[in-house]
Amino acid sequence: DEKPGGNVATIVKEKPKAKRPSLYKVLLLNDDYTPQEFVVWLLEAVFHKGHDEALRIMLHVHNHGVGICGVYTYEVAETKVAQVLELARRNEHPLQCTMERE
Ligand code: TYC
Repeated sequence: DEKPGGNVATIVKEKPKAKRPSLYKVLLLNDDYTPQEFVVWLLEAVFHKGHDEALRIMLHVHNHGVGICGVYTYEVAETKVAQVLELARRNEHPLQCTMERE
């Protein structure tokens, strides 16, 4: 007497789970006051971008309002955001930075 959902053997998955960590985009926001050269320097210093790539990202943010600096695991992304905000604060720039799950 097999009714739906009854007496059906469960296949046990024995493969150990190796869950991939969620990834987070670190986003830079445009503003009217932070100098372009400071943003380029910060992209080189915090995100290890080469000068041309740093310039490209800065101009993208400047022209579109927001841009991706990199994609990282949660704790790395959190640390990058904190470093950006601290550098901006210390240099008295209003630069904003946030993270968003991919
Ligand atoms: N818009 C700024 C300016 O013209 C430059 C800038 C670029 C600021 C990117 C912030 O995330 C930013 N001085």
